[in-house]
Amino acid sequence: MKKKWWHEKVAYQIYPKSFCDSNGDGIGDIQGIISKLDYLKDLGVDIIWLSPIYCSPLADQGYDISDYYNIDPRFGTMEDMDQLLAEAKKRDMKILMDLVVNHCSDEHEWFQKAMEDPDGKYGKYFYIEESKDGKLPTNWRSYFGGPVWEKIPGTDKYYLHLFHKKQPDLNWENPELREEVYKMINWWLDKGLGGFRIDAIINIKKALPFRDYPADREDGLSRPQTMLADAHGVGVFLGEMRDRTFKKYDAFTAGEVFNEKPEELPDFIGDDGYFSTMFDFNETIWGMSDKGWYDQPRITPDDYKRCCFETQRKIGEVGFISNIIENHDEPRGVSRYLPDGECFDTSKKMLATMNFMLKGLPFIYQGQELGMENIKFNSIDDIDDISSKDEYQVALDAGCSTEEAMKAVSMFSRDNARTPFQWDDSENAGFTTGTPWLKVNPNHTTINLKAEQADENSVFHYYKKLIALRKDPEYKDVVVYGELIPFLEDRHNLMAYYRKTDEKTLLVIGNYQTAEQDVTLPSSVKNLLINNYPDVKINGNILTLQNYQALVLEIE
Ligand code: TEU
Ligand code: CA
Repeated sequence: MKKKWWHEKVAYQIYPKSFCDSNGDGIGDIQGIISKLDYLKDLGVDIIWLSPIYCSPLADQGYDISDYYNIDPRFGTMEDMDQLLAEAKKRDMKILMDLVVNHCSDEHEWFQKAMEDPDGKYGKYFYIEESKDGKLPTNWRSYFGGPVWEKIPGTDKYYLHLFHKKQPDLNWENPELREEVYKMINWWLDKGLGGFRIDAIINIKKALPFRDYPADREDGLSRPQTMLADAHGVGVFLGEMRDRTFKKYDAFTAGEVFNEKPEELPDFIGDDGYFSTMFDFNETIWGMSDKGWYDQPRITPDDYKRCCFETQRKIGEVGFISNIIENHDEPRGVSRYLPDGECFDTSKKMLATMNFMLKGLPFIYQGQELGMENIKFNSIDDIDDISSKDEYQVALDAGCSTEEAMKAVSMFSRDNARTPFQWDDSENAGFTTGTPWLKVNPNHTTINLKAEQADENSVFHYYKKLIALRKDPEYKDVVVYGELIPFLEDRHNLMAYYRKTDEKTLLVIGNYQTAEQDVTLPSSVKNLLINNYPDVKINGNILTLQNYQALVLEIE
């Protein structure tokens, strides 16, 4: 693996709508982000990924783009964007935008023209099919529920949408469409953008010709993943996109890749991969059920550990993975990966340590550095997210009570991560002077940046220590490039691994439970680098780990 400038960096995801509102309309915006750049710089962030801020009807919170060349007025103007790029550059930070090109919005000009003339030029930018003997062209289910086909009024034609019906899929088989996409990417890179996070990209290749797959629920439909497993050749599009765009600019790209085929891994993130890196979703998809969220079990500490190590083994020296504990599509990691009732500052720091010290590029999602938690939703009316609303209905249709359906949705809802950033303990957490678009988590009275900055033992200061270790000239090499070797891999509720170079060996060790446990140290301790406790109990070569204690030790 060739070394790259970004390997040693720290990345941070901003969900603009919920980060900081500068003008009191209850919606976060670009000026709000600019006002917090110093905060991010001080935290140690080098690369910032912005979830979409292009013009959008916000049916899927900006992942439905109606104009790729403009900023949605709710988020600001192009001048604001240029200012953000300039201010980031001054601070030696890179800005990534979200590249959403599997689909656009049904309010995009291309789609509007396609609806006027489905057989014309723009009709070919999308997938438009006739019905088959009164039946839909295929029995595929969309990610957000219901069939992927939506009727075009006044015709017997349908258009394809793997996500919401307001997100028509773009037809990548059409070279003209691909040219439009590359032109747009280069336009942004010319502006000085650092690169992109690339949305839902595996979906751009459909299994053609269109056909049905075995139904997997009572609705007679088949999940899109089944079709995707049968789609071959996505690499042709991705390689072309790389060569025509990113490569020329040495842009940084992080792919949102699910279900890649194992033999394709080097093509995706090897030295000349389609992307610089891609996210590890092994933990997030663990236990996912065909039936829906209501049927998905809670992950255990041992399974969490297994997922992380499985990814590390899979990646090896092929490339550099990006590690997350949460993003805007997932519940808060501390509420999910720590057992019920065991989510407190010490355990949050343990989880942070386990994740941050893995080999790869750490992406922090806004508020993760404060230990932000899931919110308690009282009813489905508290929820805005389309995916959560669908999953609620799926649970009810399967016979769950409203309480059971709410429980499942509360656990997994994407809105858990979308509540406003908690800057302080004031009424709207310092996020806005107006009415926030989504309810602020009531726990902002205790979990907030202002309070955590003032408390040396806070989760926030702990994140700063982890980041500082990654950047410490003495340890940088082993933290970034050291081989990861699991330690006592089969020990219940213990997550531990070595990070090793020829020069140095670190032992990262976390007690993933409240009860103490003893570990025999493999060699003597040279330095204690990170500890989420004020003390450490070592007797001879026996280390006694306290309630959720986490340590990073330099050993002989
Ligand atoms: O997510 C892609 C994705 O596969 C989702 O279906 C994800 O599994 C889902 O959010 C779980 O509820 C990306 C974006 O990250 C997401 O926010 C968008 O909604 C989606 O693409 C469509 O653009
Ligand atoms: Ca605003």
